[in-house]
Amino acid sequence: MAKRGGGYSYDESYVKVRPNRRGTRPRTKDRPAHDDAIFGMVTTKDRGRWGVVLDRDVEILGDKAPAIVCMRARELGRTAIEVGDRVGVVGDTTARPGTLARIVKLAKRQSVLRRTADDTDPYERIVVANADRLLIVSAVADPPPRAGFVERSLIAAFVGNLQPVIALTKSDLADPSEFAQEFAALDVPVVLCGVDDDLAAVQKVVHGHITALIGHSGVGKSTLVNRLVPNADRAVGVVSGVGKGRHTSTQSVALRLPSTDGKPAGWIIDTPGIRSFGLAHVDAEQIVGLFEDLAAAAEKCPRGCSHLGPPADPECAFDELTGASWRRAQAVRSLLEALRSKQDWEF
Ligand SMILES: Nc1nc2c(ncn2[C@@H]2O[C@H](COP(=O)(O)OP(=O)(O)OP(=O)(O)O)[C@@H](O)[C@H]2O)c(=O)[nH]1
Ligand SMILES: [Mg+2]
Ligand SMILES: [Zn+2]
Repeated sequence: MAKRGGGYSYDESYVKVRPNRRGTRPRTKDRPAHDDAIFGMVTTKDRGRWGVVLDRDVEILGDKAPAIVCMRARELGRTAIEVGDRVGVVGDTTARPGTLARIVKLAKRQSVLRRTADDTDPYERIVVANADRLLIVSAVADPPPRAGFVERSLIAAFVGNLQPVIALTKSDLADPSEFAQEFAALDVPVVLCGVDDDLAAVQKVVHGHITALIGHSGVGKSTLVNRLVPNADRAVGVVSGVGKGRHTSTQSVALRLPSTDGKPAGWIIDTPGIRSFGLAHVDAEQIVGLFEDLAAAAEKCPRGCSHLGPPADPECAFDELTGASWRRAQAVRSLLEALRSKQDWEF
């Protein structure tokens, strides 16, 4: 997955850190400059309250830095503030019980993992902000793995500026090599992290990074988080079956990885199980270039091929692919079709 489709756009409304206007505009109660805002990272979000761990507290207290409870300042309106966001906070930042601080600034995001309910839904939701790695968690059985979900997650990772890694759980229930084979043609690491697997490989992936975990409900995300962060105490559920959907985790939470040398070891973000991963926000033209096998095939296609296959593209080289690459080509074709129909319909 070397060829990222460039041109990331950060069209989030964010509050720019203003140049120092002191002297040109008096600071009044009506127009607070918030020069005194203290920055930190959002670690939880729940019904109008955000937990924020302040950089100041991390410097002093390290691993023991608390998450202070915050509300969103009125001037931010309905600006989305998500787990992983860097925010500026004012007010009571003591973390004493019953105190409430105010989020007044939202920093520009380094990465945004987005999804939509389906491929035509215009409403985008942000799954997580500022993660630099994405652990795409899939069980090799119970629930059965779905390559299409992994591929959709890969696309979202690349367009959102996260580095993806495929993490396979429940390797005690089935041989993981068969499903891993689906991604052998791609330059994406695959790590095993079932309950019986040694976690050294996945620990190496997450150490020093902000890593988001995504996957269907019941694949074992929280189980893995509990192993990586021994005091995390994330609730673990039973597998409820796709569609029956009782999700054990209902909120995203950022947890600090334990440090072995006193230095910050990074963060892991557990997310609720995702049923569908819509990509309505993705530009169809980018997608083929993200998969090495499809990009190579596309070079043999006639000029202007839209890769949809016959009858529109009778000579599309995707039709010569075999095995996992052939299956992936079919999945990408239906995605392209959905995205293009959406785009036709919009304009
Ligand atoms: N056999 C086996 N079971 C596992 C493994 N990992 C997790 N489980 C079980 O799978 C079930 C679901 O695990 P969770 O960690 O709650 O799954 P989740 O992905 O966090 O699910 P949601 O929070 O609903 O999204 C639990 O019963 C776990 O004990 C594994 O490697 N092998
Ligand atoms: Mg969970
Ligand atoms: Zn083609």
